[in-house]
Amino acid sequence: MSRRWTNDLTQDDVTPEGLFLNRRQLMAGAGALGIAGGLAAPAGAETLEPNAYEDITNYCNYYEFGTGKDDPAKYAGALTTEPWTVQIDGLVDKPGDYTLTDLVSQMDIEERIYRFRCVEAWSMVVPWQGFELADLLDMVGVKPEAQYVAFETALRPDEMPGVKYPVLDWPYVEGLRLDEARHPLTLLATGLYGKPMLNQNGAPIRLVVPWKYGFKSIKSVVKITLTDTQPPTSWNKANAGEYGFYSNVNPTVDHPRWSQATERRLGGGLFARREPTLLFNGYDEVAGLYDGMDLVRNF
Ligand SMILES: Nc1nc2c(c(=O)[nH]1)N[C@H]1C(S)=C(S)[C@@H](COP(=O)(O)O)O[C@H]1N2
Ligand SMILES: [Mo]
Repeated sequence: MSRRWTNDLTQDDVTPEGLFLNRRQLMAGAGALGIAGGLAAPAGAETLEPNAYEDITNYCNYYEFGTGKDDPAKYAGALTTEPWTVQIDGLVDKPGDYTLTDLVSQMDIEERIYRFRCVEAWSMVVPWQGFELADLLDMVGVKPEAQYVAFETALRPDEMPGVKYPVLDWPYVEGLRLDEARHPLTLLATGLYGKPMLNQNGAPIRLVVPWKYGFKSIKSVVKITLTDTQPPTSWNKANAGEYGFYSNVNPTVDHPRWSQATERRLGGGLFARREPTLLFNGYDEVAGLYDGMDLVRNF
């Protein structure tokens, strides 16, 4: 199925050799295959060149493994990701414990090159592999009363050195409104750069919601619950004045302690100019989800 904001490649098109190409060669290859025009280029961006694999996998936020940007790369290797089960429950027709292998085998894995904007005002471009959350929701059948989707990360004190510190109320939890969850941009990602997801990036399966601040993109998901009430979210519980439920990228709504008007693109070097931050991170196609909503109040 090809959609306007994606390229038409599937996992079958990603050659194993491609895994070892550097990003310049990868992009040249993409151009040669004629997919460049199909990428999700936000308004004002001529190209969407992915950040280096090393940057994406070594500068991470995954507080279960420590709060330093390099802690996840150092310590997340301890997380056992096989076997992996995702519990799907709540207002669904087919609740159950789904093994990841079983679940992924029923989904179309695509590559999506998305902008990613952390609330801390750094950003990058990531070539994810994954499938649409909407397809999973269709598979399990959502009951008409459902209005929200709640997500939960694994909590493994034996494997996660960071959870002995009460930085957040563990397990890490997140949530989306059902229409946000069903939006075709919303992915469950199982890899990046053509390789299986590394633990520091949220292996074996993590959410990617490219128009929202990065903390909405919850890692290492073990539970998905359909509910009729707005679910609690970790950063909102930690500081409701600074982190809202919606957390849509918005250059006109500053964080109480810093501006959100601009961002620092990873890999740009020390003297790189900051780039302007775009409403919805440039993904204008989601604007309709928030028609009539006060985005200052619902930050
Ligand atoms: N379980 C869990 N998910 C998480 C986080 C976390 O600490 N724990 N950090 C979030 C934040 S703040 C960001 S910016 C992104 C970072 O994803 P990346 O490290 O793959 O770039 O993951 C999000 N998902
Ligand atoms: Mo973040």
